[in-house]
Amino acid sequence: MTRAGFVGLAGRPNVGKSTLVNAIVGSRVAIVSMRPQTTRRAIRGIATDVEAGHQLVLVDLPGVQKPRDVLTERMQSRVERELADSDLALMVINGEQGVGPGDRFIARALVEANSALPTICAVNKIDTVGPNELVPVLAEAAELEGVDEVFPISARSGEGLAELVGRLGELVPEGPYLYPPEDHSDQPGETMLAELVREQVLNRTRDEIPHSVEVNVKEVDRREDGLVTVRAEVWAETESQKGILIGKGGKKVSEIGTAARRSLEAELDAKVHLELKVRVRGHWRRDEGLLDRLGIE
Ligand SMILES: Nc1nc2c(ncn2[C@@H]2O[C@H](COP(=O)(O)OP(=O)(O)OP(=O)(O)O)[C@@H](O)[C@H]2O)c(=O)[nH]1
Ligand SMILES: [Mg+2]
Repeated sequence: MTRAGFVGLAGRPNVGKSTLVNAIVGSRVAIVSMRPQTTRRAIRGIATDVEAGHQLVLVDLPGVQKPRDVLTERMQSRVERELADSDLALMVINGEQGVGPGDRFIARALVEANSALPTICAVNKIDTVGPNELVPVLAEAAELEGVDEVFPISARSGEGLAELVGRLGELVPEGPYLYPPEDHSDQPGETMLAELVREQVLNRTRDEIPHSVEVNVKEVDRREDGLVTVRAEVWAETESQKGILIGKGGKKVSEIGTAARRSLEAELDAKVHLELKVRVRGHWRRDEGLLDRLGIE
């Protein structure tokens, strides 16, 4: 009998949830950046171990935060719904920082959402933490409300992942696979392409820009000789943000475009011609209809 189930990832922004999902799935399904609030949608990463006979559907979620606008409100309510529907919760904390009030708040919210939900805590980023500092963090994590077991891991180096995945595989319910074992993600291809462009925007901008930008892929055109043309819009909320994104003489947008083209080529395994257009789309973060269309539900 196989086992399969949904594992919802909870944790503060920037603790490494998306990095962990990519590491467990073994390919890139979610973008990662050093900016908090990188993830906006619930992305399912699928990891099937045919030998062990289990399938983990890892639901990568936005970091838990205080909602500020319709976008963050939707992100937050999505987190709550997804966790209520999961078979397990995987709470990720940043081992560099230890357990803080934000982590305690999330642990409490998990218990309130569903007190029967088995909760595993992964203490991440142990590649940067010495053993003496790690011991007290593991102890604090074990004391978090609702947490059943604690695993020290590094999503970056892979340390501790086999143990964590093995345990998650034992904890998901018996049942048939939920997705074909060769699948890695349920994300529409165009969304992934837009996300890869946004990842390069996040890597190259600061202050309020990362939060103000969304990317929309308008067209993907595959020519017979294999060249793929991708036309995408980068939305800013104001003219001044648009100016920053374009940069002097178009320098910034061309840097973003060059880096994004490389990611798209790796993703599509083809030569890519990327056309980026920066435009102002005021208040897109508050536009319910637009957020629906962007798949931010
Ligand atoms: N040193 C180290 N850095 C890590 C590790 N895992 C993630 N990071 C870094 O932490 C930062 C945040 O990673 P993400 O995976 O985007 O974090 P997240 O929890 O998904 O963040 P949100 O989507 O904003 O909630 C990135 O710069 C990662 O490279 C790790 O195991 N070790
Ligand atoms: Mg993320």
